Amino acid sequence: MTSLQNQGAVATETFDLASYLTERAALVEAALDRSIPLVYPEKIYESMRYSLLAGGKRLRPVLCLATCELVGGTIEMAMPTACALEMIHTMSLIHDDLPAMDNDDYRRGKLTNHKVYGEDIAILAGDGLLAYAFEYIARETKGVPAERVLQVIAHLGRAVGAAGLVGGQVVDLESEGKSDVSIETLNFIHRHKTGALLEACVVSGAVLGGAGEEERQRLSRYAQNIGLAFQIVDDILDITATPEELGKTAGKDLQAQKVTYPSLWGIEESRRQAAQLIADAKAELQGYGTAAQPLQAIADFITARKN
Ligand code: GRG
Repeated sequence: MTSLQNQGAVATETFDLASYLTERAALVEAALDRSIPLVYPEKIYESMRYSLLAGGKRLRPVLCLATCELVGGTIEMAMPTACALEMIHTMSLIHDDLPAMDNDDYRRGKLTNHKVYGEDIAILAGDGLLAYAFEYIARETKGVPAERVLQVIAHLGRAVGAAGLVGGQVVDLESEGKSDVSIETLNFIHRHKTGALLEACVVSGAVLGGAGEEERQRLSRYAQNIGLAFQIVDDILDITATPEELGKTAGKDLQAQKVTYPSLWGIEESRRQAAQLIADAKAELQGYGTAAQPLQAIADFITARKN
């Protein structure tokens, strides 16, 4: 597992984020392991499991569980959705790494899916994970009114399709090699490509836990702010971190001639903008008291992380 847990100690003085993340990530890890059986035809299940269980910070499922608890729900209510969010995130990484997209050899410190199983199986593993994620929410969510489950499925479908991840990826591909990409276009790319799924993690946790409309909107704003900050930090790390820290090739953005936040603003201004977004995100949590400590600490972690 990459080191979300190891870095947690920097996040806050009053809340032990490291222990919290270790415990939550372990629950998620065990649930993910149980979620996909190794049955015939084994090759496709093996390939899906290879990437799903390859580590990663598990930030998305942890956010979903934490938000569900914040609004009064339980871990059990949100765990199937939390697993589904990681399945969708993983499939987006598998497809992003394909030669037709970013063409990467390493991810999460291991060879990418297509390097191990071939492009044909990697495409199908992504497809399999995407379809299974929705099946899994519908089939495995227990103790939650069906209306809430439907809302989660609809919200998530929108977040991953052309109105979300897919749309962001298309504009990203179109922008590659262009030097005149505006800040508006860059924001569009990352609000969709990275932000939409992080927002869906928080909102789905809120919906499952029974949050009202106004509360969902506040939590959605929290998530949109941490989502953009997450991407700004990702762009900075692509320049400043080593391949060992990242678990993948470093310096890819420069190599692919991508316009990034540091290329538009410089590293210092990018750090300042990310810090402001985190402050704005945390402001949305006012009124929850100590119950909001996990989401506050996760927000702080986003700017402090090293991978
Ligand atoms: C969703 C249908 C569908 C297709 C995929 C390829 C694609 C369309 C979208 C690209 C999405 C993408 C790869 C966005 C980047 C998001 C990002 C910053 C990933 C890194 O997340 P971390 O740091 O990774 O949380 P770990 O490995 O820790 O989980």
